[in-house]
Amino acid sequence: HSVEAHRTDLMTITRYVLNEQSKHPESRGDFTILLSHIVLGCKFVCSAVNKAGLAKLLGLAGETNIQGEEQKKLDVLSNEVFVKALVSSGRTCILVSEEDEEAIFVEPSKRGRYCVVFDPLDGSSNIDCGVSIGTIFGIYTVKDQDEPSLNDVLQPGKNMLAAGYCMYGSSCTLVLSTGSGVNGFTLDPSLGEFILTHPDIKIPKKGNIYSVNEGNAKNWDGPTTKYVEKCKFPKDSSSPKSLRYIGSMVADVHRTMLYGGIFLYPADKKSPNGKLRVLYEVFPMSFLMEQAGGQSFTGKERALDLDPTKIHQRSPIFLGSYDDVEEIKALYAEEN
Ligand code: AHM
Ligand code: MG
Repeated sequence: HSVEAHRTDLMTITRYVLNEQSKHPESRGDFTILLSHIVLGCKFVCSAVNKAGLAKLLGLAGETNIQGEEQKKLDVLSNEVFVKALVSSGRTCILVSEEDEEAIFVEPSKRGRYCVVFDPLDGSSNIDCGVSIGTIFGIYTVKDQDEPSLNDVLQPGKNMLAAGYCMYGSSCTLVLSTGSGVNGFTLDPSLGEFILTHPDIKIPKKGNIYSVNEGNAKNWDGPTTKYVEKCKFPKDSSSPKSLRYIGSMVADVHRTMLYGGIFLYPADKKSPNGKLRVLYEVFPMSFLMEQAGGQSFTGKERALDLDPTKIHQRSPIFLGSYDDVEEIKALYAEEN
């Protein structure tokens, strides 16, 4: 058979989600519609990110372009793209974005039953040097569509229905879990479709990479210090771990997911709650990690058990390969 015939049989993300939907006869296709709007947002941002290097020339960042319009910064633009895509799906109720101080309550005529928490462009300090950045999202269902409240999004991560991220890197990759495993899709730019390229992602049980901003070491607590020391100078016969730190959560977590190991953004004396945000960074990544067979820990508890009280709350986070997270859990248990 010809190559062309084969290519038409690709598993696109839409086909994948429709397949999943057909397993639930009661489903009305709302989730499929919501997801297709998220996918549209990702494609839009991917295309904008790819042109970021040309910003000076084309006037992307705060300059005027040929048409004389003010151009927006990429993170602001990405936020607008996702808010519009989500509201226009007609399937959302509450949106929480890293870029907006307040939650957005969708007007009743456009309301649906999903709440979406997201970071439209995470790692944006990396834009100017062409390093990978990404979008992170998590989805909850609202209790009462007619009376949405912040309590609908101030829920432990284990109540999420789905979570995912899209990495704008050397390729554009969307990783998604709807609660039954993790799948990765890569954007084929010639087709404009996300194709299933990484079915049923499982993180290696143990890894040999650790990923942390070691520049903060001076201010770390005991268990984190001990753990990183162990990575570098193992007391048993094992070899030291390699250090990889991009400083872009989506890229660091994506590598951890595929190659194994541990990613940590611990608490330190200056930031007692770490840096990363619970709702749209810690929860979605923890959801994906657990679905891939790994673990996620806050230093106190399973990350998905954390019950947030503020939409932009932060938490320390240790996530990755099952065995590696076990080690850090043991060190924190010793402490107490
Ligand atoms: P941002 O939301 O302001 O972009 O910050 C989040 C990013 C993450 O992508 C990354 O893991 C972390 O900040 C890196 O922080 P640091 O530069 O302190 O190591
Ligand atoms: Mg962020």
